[in-house]
Amino acid sequence: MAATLDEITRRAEEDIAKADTPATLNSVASRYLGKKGLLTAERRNIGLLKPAQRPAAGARINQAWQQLQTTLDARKETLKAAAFERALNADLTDVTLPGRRQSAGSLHPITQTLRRIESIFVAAGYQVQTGPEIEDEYHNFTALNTPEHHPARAVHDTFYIQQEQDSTQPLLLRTHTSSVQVRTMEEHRPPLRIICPGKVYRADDPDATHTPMFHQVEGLVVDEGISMAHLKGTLLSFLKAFFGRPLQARFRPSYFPFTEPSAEVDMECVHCDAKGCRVCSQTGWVEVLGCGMVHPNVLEKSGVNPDIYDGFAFGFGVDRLCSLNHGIADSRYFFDNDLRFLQQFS
Ligand code: 2U9
Repeated sequence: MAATLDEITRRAEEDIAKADTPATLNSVASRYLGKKGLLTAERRNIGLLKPAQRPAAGARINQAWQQLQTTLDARKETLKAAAFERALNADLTDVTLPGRRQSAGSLHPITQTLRRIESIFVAAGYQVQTGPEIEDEYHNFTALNTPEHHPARAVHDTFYIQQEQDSTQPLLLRTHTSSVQVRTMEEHRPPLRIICPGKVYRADDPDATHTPMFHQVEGLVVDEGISMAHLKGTLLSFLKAFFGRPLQARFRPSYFPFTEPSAEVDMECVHCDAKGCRVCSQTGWVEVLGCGMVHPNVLEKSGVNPDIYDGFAFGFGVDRLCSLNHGIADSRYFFDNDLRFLQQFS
């Protein structure tokens, strides 16, 4: 019997070591220690022995039973730990990987430029006025001393809006934000200090410097004793604030129907420090804005007495200012919605 017991124990130990899942381990356990198990049968066979042999045989079987039970428990723990390890490896998280960024989006470069321009003028005491993009002919042209035969009124420059036959006057997409300044003068008595930012529309063929819609900021100051010197000081201060350093500027006589005298302003080319480059066509100067003293007819038409009040006005393209500031060669990029371009300004 001793030989049989040793043999059973040896095979059981082997089977336990080979069991590689909890299920096979369970079947090994019942093969040896279960109701019909081999060791259970040995225990039952004790009754067949002589009474004197029974205690020793019983003690050996108990010891073998205990040994197998201990080996089984240890194997069970090993399998459990291995299963846990496998589960961990299967669902491995590398905590050292960088997190996934949420893209926050950012303001369009034109919007950023508009906001900068607005904050410079607001700091100087100006109010920001906005108005309709669909305008009537009176506020866009007539009130601005633009004669009926002026080329700016021609169909090829202005987007007219189709209307009923019986409507009082033609409607159009505003060609400048001066119409908002007219509306402000009609509603408010001087002194006035306003800027009017917004979209304007002109029926130009698109090229590097023309898009059918672009952005303007126009300014208007109306008060007693306003002179060209105030205009010049204001514009030089603005250019210094916008470009971050004092810049050389020159005022060239020009003509606009709504200002008299009128001037166009060139500033030194910030791209080449006035040395001459493709941006300034090798001249060292770039045209940035137009300006002048408000024409007395314009003041009068909107109910401001030109014998008491004077005004200065100016206008510039925001897209152009943004292009000059960032060295952008073609303003059509602003409206292509290409993220590779726009993300440079985030
Ligand atoms: C009122 C009276 C006068 C606004 C002015 C300009 C000169 C001008 C252009 C610059 C580039 C428009 O964007 S652009 O194409 N503007 O040159 N604008 S004076 O004069 C006004 C405005 C309102 C009541």
